[in-house]
Amino acid sequence: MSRLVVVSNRVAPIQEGEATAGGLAAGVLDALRQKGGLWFGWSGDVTEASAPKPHRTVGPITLFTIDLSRRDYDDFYRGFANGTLWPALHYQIGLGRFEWSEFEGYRRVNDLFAQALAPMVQPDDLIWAHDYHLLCFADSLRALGLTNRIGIFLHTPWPAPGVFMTVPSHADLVRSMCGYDLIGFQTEIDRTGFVDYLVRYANGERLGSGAVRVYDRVVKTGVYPIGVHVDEVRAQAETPINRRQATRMRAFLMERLILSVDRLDYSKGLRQRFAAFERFLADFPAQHGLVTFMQIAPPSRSDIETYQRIRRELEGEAGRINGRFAEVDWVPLRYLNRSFPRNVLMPLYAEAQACLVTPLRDGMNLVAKEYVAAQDPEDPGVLILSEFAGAARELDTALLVNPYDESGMAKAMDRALSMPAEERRERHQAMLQVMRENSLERWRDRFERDLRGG
Ligand code: GDG
Repeated sequence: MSRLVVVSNRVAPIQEGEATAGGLAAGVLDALRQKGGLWFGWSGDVTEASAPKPHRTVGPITLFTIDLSRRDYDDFYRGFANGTLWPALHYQIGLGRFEWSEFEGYRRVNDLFAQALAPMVQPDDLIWAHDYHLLCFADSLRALGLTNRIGIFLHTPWPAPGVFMTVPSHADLVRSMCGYDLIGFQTEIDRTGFVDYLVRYANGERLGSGAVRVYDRVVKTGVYPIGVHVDEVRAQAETPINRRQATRMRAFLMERLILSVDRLDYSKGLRQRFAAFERFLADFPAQHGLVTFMQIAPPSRSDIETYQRIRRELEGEAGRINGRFAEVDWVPLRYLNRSFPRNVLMPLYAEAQACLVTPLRDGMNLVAKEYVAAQDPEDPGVLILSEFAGAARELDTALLVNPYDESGMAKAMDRALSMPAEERRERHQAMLQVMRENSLERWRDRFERDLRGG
């Protein structure tokens, strides 16, 4: 069987025997561990000149990384990928910026990745790229003469054509994307957004089963909702030592805990969520002293201005809300601006009566799925989920909310905290069943099969 070559912006810093990480890393690591293969991407280091590092092997996996020069990092990573594409893909066009020089830098780094990887590729290797950093990567490989099967999975949403077209280089990008044989999306809404663009603005012709004839090629599209290892999450949530740790933590908390865990990113809707919690405190005074809202928000992309701004705003808001409502023996909002090890996080999920997952847009949102997986099925907590998270397409028995509706979210918090056990169990069971069907293994196997399938 052909070898798997995974390409992503970052290669997870894996070591033998390390606890499984979330998302992409967990999904592809399993596949690579089972069958062996190559994982290629940026090392995370910014150096004098962009250059490959020596290979490293961990069991059957070869890890191959490349450093980026300051200019490549600025144009590609801070600039076009995270300053332009990320906000546009999340419908946040007011937060985006655009410079042609940064787009050229993005293309340049996609070319650089292709030039570094190409000499290592064997003719029947299956190449699986991940995410919005690599939209032009297949095109770059094709320009070097590679005819392998190449696919990409987009972890982010894909917006409606009118939103995507606010990125001035949209036509070049989409033409390059059609160098892929298979383009995978989290939900049907995302896939439709992309195919609509091909048909309306690129003369694409729908061929059925997600295939489109466009730019003299046939590109296949598909929906592959990413999942989590349900049993592994539950086991981590229950491990006695972790459980003890969590209980110790709980001793410092009030009776009931509402939990949120997000990378500090404006797409996650943290500002709107803080406002909704404030509304909850104002509208439901009977809950005062009885509930704590804990927001864990590890900083991310902190050298980008929009990210620095949201961080400042949230710090101010957390202080203001606590200043308005706290009592000498009660602090309603705990804002933790740092990351925690997974073996602390999972038991904490299990302890929380409710989890607030309210992004303005999200490709999937694995926190929502991990929270459901971590619950005790006999006494589960309640998931409050944004209808704009990809996860809402599958977890439709969560309490679905509109993240722009403060009072709606406040009511959902009150409802979650007073929901009868039977209703909680029913909702939880339905979500768990969908998650078992759409497991992480299924996500990976279906994508690989379709990519291989031709
Ligand atoms: C992208 C898409 C899509 C969070 N804080 C800590 C921590 N985490 C872990 C969570 C979870 C992961 O990070 C976050 O995954 P999400 O899916 O919520 O969000 P993104 O990072 O934006 O991921 C998203 C995903 O790709 C997969 O396709 O679902 O839509 O945006 O696993 O548990 N982990 C640890 N400490 C923390 O403080 N250890």
